Amino acid sequence: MQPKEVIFMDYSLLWLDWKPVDSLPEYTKRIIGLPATRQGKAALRELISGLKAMGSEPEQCGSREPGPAIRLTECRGNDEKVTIRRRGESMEIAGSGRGLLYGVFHLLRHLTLGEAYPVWESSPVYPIRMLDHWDNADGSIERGYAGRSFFFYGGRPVYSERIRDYARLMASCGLNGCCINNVNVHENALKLLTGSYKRELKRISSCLGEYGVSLWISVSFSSPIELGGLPTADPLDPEVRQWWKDTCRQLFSSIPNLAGFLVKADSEGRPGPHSYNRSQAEGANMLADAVSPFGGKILWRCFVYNCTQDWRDTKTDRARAQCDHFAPLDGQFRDNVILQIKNGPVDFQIREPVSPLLGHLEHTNSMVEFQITQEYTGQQQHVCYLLPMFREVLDFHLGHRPRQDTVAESISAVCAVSNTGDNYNWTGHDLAGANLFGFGLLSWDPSANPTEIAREWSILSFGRDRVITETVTDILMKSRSIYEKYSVPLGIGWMCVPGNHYGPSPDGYEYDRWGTYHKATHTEIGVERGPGGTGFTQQYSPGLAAMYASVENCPEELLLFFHRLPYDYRMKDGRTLLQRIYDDHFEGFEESLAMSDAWDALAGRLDPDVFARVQERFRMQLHSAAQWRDVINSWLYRLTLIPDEKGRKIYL
Ligand code: GCW
Repeated sequence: MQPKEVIFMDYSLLWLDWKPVDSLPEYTKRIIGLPATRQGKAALRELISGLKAMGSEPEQCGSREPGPAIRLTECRGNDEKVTIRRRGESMEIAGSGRGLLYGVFHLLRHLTLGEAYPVWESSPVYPIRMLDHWDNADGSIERGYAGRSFFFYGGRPVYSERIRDYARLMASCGLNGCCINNVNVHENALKLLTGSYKRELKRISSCLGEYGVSLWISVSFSSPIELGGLPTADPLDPEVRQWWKDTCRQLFSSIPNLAGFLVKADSEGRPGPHSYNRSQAEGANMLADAVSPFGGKILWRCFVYNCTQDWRDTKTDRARAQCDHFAPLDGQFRDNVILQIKNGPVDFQIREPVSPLLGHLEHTNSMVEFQITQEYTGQQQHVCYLLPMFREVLDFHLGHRPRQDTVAESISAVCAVSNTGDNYNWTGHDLAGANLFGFGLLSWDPSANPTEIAREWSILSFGRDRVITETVTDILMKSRSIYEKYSVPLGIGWMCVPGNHYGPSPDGYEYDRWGTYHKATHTEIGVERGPGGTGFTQQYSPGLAAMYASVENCPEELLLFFHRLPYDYRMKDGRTLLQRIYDDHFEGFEESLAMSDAWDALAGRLDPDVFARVQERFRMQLHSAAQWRDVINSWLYRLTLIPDEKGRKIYL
């Protein structure tokens, strides 16, 4: 059954809700050029409607007419390069259809920011810049905090105008790929691969394609069994290989804008090549061969670890798993395979070191997977602007090469798990829109500045009131470190409620099978990951390995990721480790209170609905931050019986 569109239709346009701009330049009154491609035509439409919303009445005119104008010059090809030049009082945007789209959005954004002639010449650094959706066929979203899916309803994919607007949002910040279904592929989502939903997929794909966004789908490695009725999914079995080839031929021929598959194999119970004693490379390559005649790619996730660990086993260290599995396979993957690697070695915690696997793939394509859905970072009830963290990861020097050594220089694509759903404001927390927009800008240019992105997002979203811009930018820029302080500081991670991952439960995962332990006693806390411990530090290049292995040289914010230490260990500033953790929790709460007050001071300046929604979220955040502070501090005090030096309230 096709749902009524109205289910999806009540939503804001986020930063694409262009606002009137005072004194627009003369050239915004005329547009020259008639693009021929679908993307070029979309660019022209965006330009006209955007300028109208800003207060201009642009006329389309012939190239000989005098006077300042915007000229759209559509170039051949399909690349993404864009040039915006000033010619006297006129502006020219040149590029392929896709280039024109990026150029038009850039121009509109910068006119809103108050720049009269935003000249720009740019190409994205990565050819694949995508959002991964963990949307299920029944419309629920795994780790989704903004409502239900707008791609799936009642067990099947559905097309709606909202998807078109999502594509516009993606293109407007430089994104060009979208995987619409969960990497955990269940039930009807399995059938995306076969004919069952071709019509719907084609429609969705075509609408994304108009905005230069390719469609990706997640597939199950055991599809030959689940869908094809074969007895095995062994990647070396000829029948299995043929099944994938035939299936791909049919699928790719009916969905032109399909870019390939995302695969979670041998991970958290999902089937994979290990079941057949085949390597990850043999599994990925078999799929790569099946999609390659159609120019398809395989995004193969490296989130492979033992999720049935015995907590008594101290040899196994989950942090080591990705490197242990994948580093020895470097060079064995086909060219159309990209290994998708989470930014840290464990799982999207508020603070983790960079995944060492990123430094071991000299001869294999890799991409970083970030998570903008805030699974472990406050679930869009807390404000947590993630761009500073993403920049840290991209700027990180892996230490294997004298040049071209940063993560940004080592990868060939980027993706993030999307934070959107069918909520009116798309992201649950209005301020979480900054993570969506910001990830797009950073994926285009990994050297983009998080503070500037925050400022730009605020202006596009809330207008040019300087008080709003400064307050919002300040809140966003402080938010990550505040969340870190009152939740799990110093890289210790986890301590969240098992299952839903919201709020504190310091021993929640301690005796469980997931491999995430802190092993706190009344004298010490943490897992030793140096050479005398699990040896995880040795997965880094020698300089980094030595730095992380040494308690003195390890960056303090990661101290408890790498080391097991006594509570009376002296931090650089002379405080004990325990006192530092107490302080962080008390301060983190106070700082979140200050953020909430800063927001309250914007009353009357903002759209009352936005103001009230965010205010409500701050209430939830404060409630939860107090819970984190008190639970963790009480738990530590009860273990150690060492009081807070400042005598603040700790509950017994
Ligand atoms: O951390 C885990 C999440 C799962 C998720 C998994 C993954 C989609 O809790 O919900 O599954 O990561 O990244 O595959």
